[in-house]
Amino acid sequence: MILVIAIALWAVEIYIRNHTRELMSEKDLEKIFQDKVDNEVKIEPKDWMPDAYRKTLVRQISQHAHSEVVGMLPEANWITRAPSLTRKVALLAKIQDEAGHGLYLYSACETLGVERDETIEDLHSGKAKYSSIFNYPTLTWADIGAIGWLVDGAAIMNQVPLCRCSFGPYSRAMIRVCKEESFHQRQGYSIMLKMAQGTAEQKRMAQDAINRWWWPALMMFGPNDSDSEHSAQSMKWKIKRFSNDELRQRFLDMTVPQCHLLGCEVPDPDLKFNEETGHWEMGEIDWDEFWNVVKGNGKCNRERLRARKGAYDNGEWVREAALAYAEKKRKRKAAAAA
Ligand code: FAQ
Repeated sequence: MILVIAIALWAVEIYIRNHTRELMSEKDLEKIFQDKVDNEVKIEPKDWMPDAYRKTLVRQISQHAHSEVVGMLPEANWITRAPSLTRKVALLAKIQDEAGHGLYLYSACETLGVERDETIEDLHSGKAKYSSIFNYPTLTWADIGAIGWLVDGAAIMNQVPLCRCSFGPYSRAMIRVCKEESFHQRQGYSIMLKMAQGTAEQKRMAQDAINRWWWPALMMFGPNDSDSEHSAQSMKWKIKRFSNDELRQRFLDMTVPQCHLLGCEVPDPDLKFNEETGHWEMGEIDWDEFWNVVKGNGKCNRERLRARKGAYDNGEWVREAALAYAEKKRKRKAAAAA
């Protein structure tokens, strides 16, 4: 009896909620939404949200998912050539983690009403972006160290604030992602330390990797605030908590001393420490290079997309088998219940 009453009350509540929504103006709904955001109440998939908020989230979360998945490629190139079994196991685990991050993020994106196939098609057609950083080649083992240290380091700096993002599924996915990224960053720095303390040739390789990855890592944070199209609105919606330049500065302040600890040089002739502000100051990023890579003309853009499309096509039989198996299980369950 109690259960019947509870279900009835629940149905009435849903009816009132839906009905009230219909009666409320767009402006009222927007106000309720922004009040929730301002008061740190998470927005969940079934809550009302402005179309532009949904669109921004789909754009950012899907691009983030694509970055995780495309980001497996430069490192996968070195699994067969890792210098020891221990390094190979750690690298394999790291790359598998990145695949997992992609899956959480694609799922978070689906909660916003977009089909995963559609999202992936946007990557394959070049409509959706992924992080510029993954369009650079991995030439030596030291590059694997530099990716873990610098690329995962930059990713953590950007993603820790995303754990407090206003959209529930994205913020929750980021908690586990950040824990794993911090293991990735350590494995990268451990490789760099080993190389930097090694033979003259190993030290040269470490410095060479830093020279090639330093600037692309700084570009990961996106254009300067003055050129960042989405930042102001995303910060008002608490999708982003800090601007691109703020996060880049934090990364610089954290990473320069780590580079010095390795006994390596930062490849920036204009780098200086400002005693007054207590911050490192960097030279100008080559924005032409950044936009060129973002537009698809980096060293590896074509290769990366080819690899992703090939993996998707080759995986078709797995998707078909999984669907057939799920259907078989569904039918068996239905037959048993009949
Ligand atoms: N590359 O107005 P904003 C990782 C685009 S995960 C390419 O500032 P927003 C883990 C931007 O999309 C790395 N495009 O944009 C890992 C926009 O174009 P649109 C990925 C970029 O969104 C490690 C336009 O420029 N992380 O590394 C880039 O407010 C190792 C204007 O820019 C995330 O995705 C770029 N670097 O701020 C995996 C984190 N920067 O979309 C494997 C979540 C900007 O209008 C191995 N994303 N653009 O066509 C974010 O925090 C933000 O989306 C930003 C950009 C900060 C990336």
